[in-house]
Amino acid sequence: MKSTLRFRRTALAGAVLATALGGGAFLVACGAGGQDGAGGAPASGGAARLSVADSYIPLPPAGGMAAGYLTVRNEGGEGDELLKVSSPGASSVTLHRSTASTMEQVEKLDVPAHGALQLARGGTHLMIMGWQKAPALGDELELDLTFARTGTIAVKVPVKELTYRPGQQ
Ligand SMILES: [Cu+2]
Repeated sequence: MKSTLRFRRTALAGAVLATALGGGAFLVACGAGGQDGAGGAPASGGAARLSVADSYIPLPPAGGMAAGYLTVRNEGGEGDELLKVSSPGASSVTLHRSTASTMEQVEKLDVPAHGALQLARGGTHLMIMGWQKAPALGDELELDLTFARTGTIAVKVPVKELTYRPGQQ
């Protein structure tokens, strides 16, 4: 048990560092202008057919980083990948995966054919930092999700109570 605890502490320190580095890298990429990629020829028939549902952001404690959750459904016969998320209302949105003791940034997330990518508490999620305006209950934040094949899908994501769970009234 002792060794477990020590590992946990080390992993946490690593996560803080990784988060700081990730944020910095994003800002640099942003300054260089990230409007390329993903475009080109539009996806053609039989490909991934994506829709986004159950999106929400639990209201973060004052001024802090927020998590974002949503489900990307794919009714198409081809898989896709979520490559990047950005927002006109926040300077940094990164893809994160929770592990047993910490969380880490990931480069991309699979959206399987005839399946779904689920970002949910305790699993993969979005980490949102650098809000232009402090979020409040009832606000909506636009998130622009960029997929390898489908291109960019913009969604308005509501800010909910900290304890909110979709499907629960
Ligand atoms: Cu995270």
